[in-house]
Amino acid sequence: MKKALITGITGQDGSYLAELLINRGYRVHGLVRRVATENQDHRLSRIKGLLKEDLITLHPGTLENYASIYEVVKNVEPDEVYHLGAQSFVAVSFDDEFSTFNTNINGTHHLLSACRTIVPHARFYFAGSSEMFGKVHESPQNENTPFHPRSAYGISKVAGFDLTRHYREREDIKMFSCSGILFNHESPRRGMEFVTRKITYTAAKIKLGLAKELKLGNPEAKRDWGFAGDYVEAMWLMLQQSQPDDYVIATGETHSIKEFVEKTFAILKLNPADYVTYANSAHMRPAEVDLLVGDASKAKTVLGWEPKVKFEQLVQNMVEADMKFVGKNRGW
Ligand code: NAP
Ligand code: G4F
Repeated sequence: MKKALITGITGQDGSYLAELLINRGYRVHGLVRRVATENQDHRLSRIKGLLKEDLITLHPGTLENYASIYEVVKNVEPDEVYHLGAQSFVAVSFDDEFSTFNTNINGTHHLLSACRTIVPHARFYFAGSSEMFGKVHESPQNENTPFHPRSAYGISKVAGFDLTRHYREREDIKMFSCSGILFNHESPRRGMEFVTRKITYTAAKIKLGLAKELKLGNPEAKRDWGFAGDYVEAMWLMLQQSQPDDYVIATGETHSIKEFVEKTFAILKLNPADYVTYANSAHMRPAEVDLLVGDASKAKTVLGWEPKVKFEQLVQNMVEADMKFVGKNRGW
């Protein structure tokens, strides 16, 4: 039985990926932080079902600590490593550059280095991001588009991408290490701080009489939004190829924040003008990424990957899930 190690297993992508790998016959191991201040039930909620059925094994450790990463890799001896753990919220990275760099750059280095030493033949996936394109040099963006990051988060992901490529290209290492350059992907499991989930969750609360307003930042920024469940399939496919490489994963469609709001409120038969305000200073960024739209032709040709869920369906699914979620938490 193949063994996979996932960092970031408690997150959106980690939970979908764990399910996919279990369905494909892997024994799945996950790195988890011990965080004293958070409610453990909430933190582990996305993988609660898998834990209950004993389908995954969790290992305590943090990305910032090489010794703990080394121990986990040594104990698991994985065949495939999916490095998804990160400080993943762009907005926070403006306020806390140092910890973003520490987790995202050193964390990636620690894991690559431990794998190189303990399991040099393991296949390695790095969660790169469309944020690396930042102030875009062309549209749509593909694997050859230059990077121009606009946040500490984006810079950290460029560093992680370069490290991953370096370990692949160094003659004395030659690891099977790949980066996915994933554009935004969402789901009912998305963290509440990201704009899509903030919109669908708050709109559901408004519909159910539990909130009165939705305060947002920049309405004009455009994102290429796909479904996380589709995107984890692409991660797995990258590690099944005969040669390691990097791939853009995207839908090829772009929509503004305002369009996402309008679609959500239309589904709920609400008028956004009655509830939504934009340009709230707390949610504006000091350097914005205005437009992201990806060209995933290489993934289609080489991996045979295509997105199944597009914008309209994604919004519909998230709104329906949040109506149920908010209703249930209210005791309905
Ligand atoms: P997410 O839901 O925010 O999950 C992040 C995960 O990283 C969580 O499991 C978190 O654990 C873990 N983590 C954070 N700091 C850590 C640390 N110091 N040590 C160990 N684990 C740590 O993110 P996601 O949306 O699933 O994204 C997965 C990866 O893809 C991230 O690297 C993200 O940057 C990248 N990415 C995401 C997108 C997207 O649109 N979703 C697009 C491109 C790239 P806790 O539960 O302990 O917080
Ligand atoms: O949902 P967001 O916070 O996602 P962002 O910054 O695009 O980052 C996400 O996607 C990246 C891939 O491109 C990942 F690498 C990263 O880990 C993360 O998953 O913000 C999207 C847009 C931004 O332009 C932001 O300025 O929405 C705009 N926005 C407007 N009002 C808001 C808000 N964003 C948030 N989070 N909250 C607001 O109130």
